[in-house]
Amino acid sequence: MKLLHALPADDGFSMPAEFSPHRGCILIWPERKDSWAGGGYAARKAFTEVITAIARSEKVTVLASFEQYENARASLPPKIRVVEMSTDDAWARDITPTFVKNKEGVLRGIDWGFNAWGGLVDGLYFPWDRDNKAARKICDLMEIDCYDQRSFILEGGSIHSDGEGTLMVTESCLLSGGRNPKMSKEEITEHLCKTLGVKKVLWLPYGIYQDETNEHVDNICAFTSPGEVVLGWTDDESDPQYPMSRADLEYLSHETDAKGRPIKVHKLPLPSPIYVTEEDCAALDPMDGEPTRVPGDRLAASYVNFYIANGAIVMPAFGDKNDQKAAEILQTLFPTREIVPIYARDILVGGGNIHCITGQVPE
Ligand code: KQY
Repeated sequence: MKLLHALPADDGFSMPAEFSPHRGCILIWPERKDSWAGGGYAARKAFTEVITAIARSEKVTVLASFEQYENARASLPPKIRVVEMSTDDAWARDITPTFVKNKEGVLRGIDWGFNAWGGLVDGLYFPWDRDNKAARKICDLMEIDCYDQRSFILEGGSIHSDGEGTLMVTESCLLSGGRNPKMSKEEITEHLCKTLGVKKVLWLPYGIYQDETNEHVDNICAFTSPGEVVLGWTDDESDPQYPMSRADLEYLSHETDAKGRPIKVHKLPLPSPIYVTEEDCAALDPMDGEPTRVPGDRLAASYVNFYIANGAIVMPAFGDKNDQKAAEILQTLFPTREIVPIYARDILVGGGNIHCITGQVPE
């Protein structure tokens, strides 16, 4: 692996869309006791379902710690590759490299700085150095070159690319005080264009209410094809999510993408609010003497946090009346892919969902 100090766009590299073909997918075996209830037992079951669903149409690699390697190996089908690697938790989306490609199909990784979603300002755990070092190790493992972007803090869940020059982010996340506070919105836009090879950045104002990542875009809005997105939506005007989704809709309806197309927005209903219970809290170890969750906290549940596999849409389900409706909408938008709903509350309690635990490797 060569470590590169140039800018990917200057080298002719750009970020493909998630709906383009994948060479594979990377996940991390969960075990952190302050993230995953009951020491991760239920989360590992849910992750295994996600992994198995993705593995029907792409090659899956699972990273596991020394302590959990044997368990992961024994729990997962033989065709899943299990690799021992140190990480601080299991959010592959945010700590694996962002992959970029050039016209000849050469693949390279970008290694962003990672500070656990806000560092000492409002980060979610400390330390995070194992996570911060994972992207470069993955590039090494894959025998691809790696762009050093550790001086710029960014997580994979905070960006969505349409593969045709447009990137989508949220202001609440990318302008948060714990990431790149010395950079203006214009400077961040320019840096994203130079690193991800895009021509236009769409800045949605908000994400999902109480999303502890400072509202990653991947929980509120996703490209389903160039020029088309799904947006997490509620019709309940008394829900604090309502003005947030409404502001995003207003923004998108007055915007065009990098190719000048108006953005077609498909509303994807949200599940009814899901709250942290006493049982959830009792099953979580406290972190640094502080509880990770408090009973009654609202979790950032959204169907938008789905993974686009080569042959399937692996979507979170919550046992909610809107599960079926969301699956039907996604089926119309992805007619060639099987919709695979997976009960994901045990992932949600960790603070993210299916998209957050996956990282696609483009073909
Ligand atoms: O949603 C994500 N991309 C990560 C969530 C991290 C939560 C840590 N408790």
